[in-house]
Formats: sequence, structure tokens, C-alpha cells
Amino acid sequence: MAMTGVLRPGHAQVRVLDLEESVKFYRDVLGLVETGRDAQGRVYFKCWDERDHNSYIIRQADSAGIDFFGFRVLDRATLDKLDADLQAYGLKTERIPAGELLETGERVRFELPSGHLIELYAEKKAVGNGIDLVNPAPWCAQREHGIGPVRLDHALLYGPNVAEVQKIFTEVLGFYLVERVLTPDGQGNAAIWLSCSHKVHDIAFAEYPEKGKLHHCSFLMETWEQVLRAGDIMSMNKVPVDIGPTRHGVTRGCTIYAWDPSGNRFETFMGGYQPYPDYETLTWTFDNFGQGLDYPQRKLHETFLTVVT
Ligand code: M3P
Ligand code: FE
Repeated sequence: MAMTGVLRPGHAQVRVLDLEESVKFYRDVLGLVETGRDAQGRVYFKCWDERDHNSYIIRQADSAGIDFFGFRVLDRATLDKLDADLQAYGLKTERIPAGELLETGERVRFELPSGHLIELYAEKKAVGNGIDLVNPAPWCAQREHGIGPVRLDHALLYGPNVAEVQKIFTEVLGFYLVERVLTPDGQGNAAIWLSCSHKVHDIAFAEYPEKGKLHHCSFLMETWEQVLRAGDIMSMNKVPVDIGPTRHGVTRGCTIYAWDPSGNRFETFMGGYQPYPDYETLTWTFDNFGQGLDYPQRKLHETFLTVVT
């Protein structure tokens, strides 16, 4: 098997201000599938084409933002090895028992120098996507509900010490640097896009003075037309849109950024190219950050730099 180690983004747990209002939003406007609720009051969702029990979990709190972002790894041996590698690198790790998150195996959690909690896990119950494994249909009725993204694709996180975060992902977790935006003096990276796969990014970080901030969780759409349809549904439901529909220069992804009812930004996204680990990193100079963000308008939208939860 060619893909080993860290396989893919597996879950994000996000804080919301009003749980039931948020459930309506994520279920009926974004069109996620509700898969469970737990004793802590958390609500679990998956995208229609995801096969594991959950990928997006919300809990009610006094402030919006992200609690943690998790990656699925190949198997238990990989989990144990990555745990040991993280400790050998000098990071403290914590084991969270199986079942603490519904239908999810034991998780290894650690804190990045950016203040974000990252988790690795090897097991999550396969509930399927509602489509038969033999002679499967290309889609099912759940895809037609709300915006209907196919999967949780990536997150962009804001915090300090991006250079150290980059080292952990590339030297310990097996990610590679796909693209970066340089700082104004050209000496460091203001933002980095990292992949553990053939995707243009599985996680991204931008330098920011405050720790542990969420810029956005991104949901994959199948086509550009589906991104435009997402924009229609946002407007029909008076969802505040931040940027787009447009195309990022960075990653070439076609996008809309918008806000959930608590002010957490999310993205509906498609496209980009397909990098391999041997590809040379693409670099954007700071004066071209505007094109990187919004290629047609060449505009470094103020909200991109300043509005996070
Ligand atoms: C993305 C994304 C820049 C933003 C790029 C964003 C360069 O690629 O997926 O959100 O500002
Ligand atoms: Fe994104």
C-alpha cells in the first residue's frame, strides 16, 4: 500500500454559541448528516459521502472556535509509532480512551506550538455512506439535502510559531509543504499549506499572535457548479458570506468563505491540482498575497487576516 502513516483529516470539534440553532444550520443549510449525540451534549455530523461515523462535532460554549482537529492514521501500530515519535521529538502526548468521542477509538492528543490541539486515531466505526458496497449508485438522497458537501477536506488554523509547527508536520508526521506565503521581509513563512496525501492541503497554518485560533474548516464540493449552488443556498438562508465565489491562487481551489451562526468561518471548496511528495513547494511573495487569496480580484481581503474564532 502506498499510503501509510497519517491518512486524512478525520474530525474537527467546533464550539458554537447556541446548540439547536447550530444543529439546524449544519444539518439543514450545510446539509451534514447528524449521526449522534453524547452525554456531554455534543452533536455529531458526517458529510454524505464519508463512511466513518463522524467528522464534524459541535458543542455549546460561551465562545466560538475549535477544540481540536483529528487525523485518521493507518492502524494501531502506526498510532503507537507516531505517539513515540512525537514524544522523542519532545512533545507531550496524552491518550484519550476509546469511546470518549462516539464510535471513535483511542486518540493520541498533543498541543502544537501554535496552541492548537491535534489528535491522531486509528479507529472509527464505519457506518457507510448509505450506498451499497456492491454495484454502488453514484450518490444517494442525502447529497440533495442543503449544500451537501462530500467530505471534511481541511482546516486553516491561526496561531504563533508556524515555523515550529511546520517542522512537526514535516519531520514527525510525514506531511510535505505544498505552498507557502512569505513574510514581508521574505525571511519566514506567513502561511503554510501542508499535505499528507495527494490533496493540495490537508491542513494549513497562518502566523498570528494569539494561540489556538480557527480560520476555517473546509468542506469539499464535487464541482464548481456545486460551489455556486452553495452560494445560492447561503443567500436563500441569509448566511453571511465572507469571500467568493472565487478562486484562490494558492492551491487553485475554487471557494466561498462564509460564517456559521456563531461566527465560525467555514469554506465550501472544490478543485486544486494534485501534488505528490516530490513536488517542489510553490512560493508566494507577501506582495502577491492578494492573488493567493482571491486570484480574479487580486484582493487581500481585510477579514482574511483579522477575523478568526
Ligand atoms: C486556501 C484555502 C491565501 C489563502 C488561500 C486559501 C493565500 O487555499 O483553502 O482556504 O490567502
Ligand atoms: Fe481552505
